[in-house]
Amino acid sequence: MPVYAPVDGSRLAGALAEIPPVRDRLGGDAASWRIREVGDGNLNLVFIVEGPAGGVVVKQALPYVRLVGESWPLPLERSWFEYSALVEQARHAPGLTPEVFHFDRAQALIVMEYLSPHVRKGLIRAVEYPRFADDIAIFLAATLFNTSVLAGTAAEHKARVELFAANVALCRITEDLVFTDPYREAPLNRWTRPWLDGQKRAFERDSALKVAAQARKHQFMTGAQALIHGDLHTGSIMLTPQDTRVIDPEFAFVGPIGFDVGAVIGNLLLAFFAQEGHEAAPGARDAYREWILLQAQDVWSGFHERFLALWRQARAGDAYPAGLFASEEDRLTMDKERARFMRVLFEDTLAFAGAKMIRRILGLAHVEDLEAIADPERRARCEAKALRLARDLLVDAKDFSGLADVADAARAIGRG
Ligand code: SR1
Ligand code: MG
Repeated sequence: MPVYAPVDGSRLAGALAEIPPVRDRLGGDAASWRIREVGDGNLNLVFIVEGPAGGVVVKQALPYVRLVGESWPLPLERSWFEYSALVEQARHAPGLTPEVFHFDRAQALIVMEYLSPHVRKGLIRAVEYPRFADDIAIFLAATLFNTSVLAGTAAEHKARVELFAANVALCRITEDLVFTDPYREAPLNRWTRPWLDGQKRAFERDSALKVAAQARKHQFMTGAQALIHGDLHTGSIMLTPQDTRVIDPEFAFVGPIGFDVGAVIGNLLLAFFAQEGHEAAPGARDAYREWILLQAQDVWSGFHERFLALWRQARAGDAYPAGLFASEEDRLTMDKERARFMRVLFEDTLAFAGAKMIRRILGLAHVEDLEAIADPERRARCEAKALRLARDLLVDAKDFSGLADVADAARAIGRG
């Protein structure tokens, strides 16, 4: 097996020409292929290769965290978990993930569809995507339901848990960066100083908040409900008005369902608060702000509806086996139980959303929506508001009756 080596851009065309599905996808002569390294993420090398017939993306794991450097080693095997998750997600949510043409485990390298003209920063430019909420709700319901014991057997679930349980290092990143570091003095934390100094210190002293974050960390570490994407921020969603694709599931493992749903909702709420930093005049982006809140509501309601529909139709799940509930009374009782289950998922979703928002403002890795606000004082105003709602979501998720209630709270804080 060839020894791992980071891709050398000047030799990439020759190597790709040896892989028939990739060569066919690109077409023409390898010498004419256009290659550029575009990795703007936190972890990996990413090349776009374009030929006369089409394009591919070559994503290769580096043996360290790109954002920080070689001082933070990271296993190459994350590429295997990403590939395995892409394959599984494509089975359940066809058309909503990039097509994979080739995987090389030794080189930690995936060759996949180049998604063009898709973008992932449209929310910063106030672009509306008519398919966003529906497609993401379908992705969430299909991938999360179908990889749980509501849909499959205990044996299948345990095999899935076993495969992804080895993704220890990436889970550790989340455990530290999402649930712990924002609440303590960690060397890599950063926030918009000096404006957020007070809120940062207050969060470090906020017992209720720290306990809520740790309760969710415990759930993250032990709640093996379904195969989750694990890093479903809006930067992991490639969009055009007609098409939606979910990328980058290298943080995948069998974890709590609400973590993925909460990631989407939390990142939409960050985009909501960021609008104030991007608008040309106060109120100029009011309509867009409302569009974002509508997406958050539609993602939740679409997910809720579809997850329940899948559950009602399910016949093979080892949990709540369908054969046990045959009478009319059984059916009514199961409907109540499903409603209870979904309410728990709702509270999980809000709490995880809050945790994800806080880590993007007080922790190591931030989001472009806020980072792109050049004036730090203006950015801090947006971030301070986002932190207020995030705290409420994480500590008091049970007090919210629905996403409309969350939207009202966001509007009220946004006006303040
Ligand atoms: C050290 S990696 C920082 C972050 O980048 C990824 O996108 C994940 O969100 C991770 O937490
Ligand atoms: Mg990523």
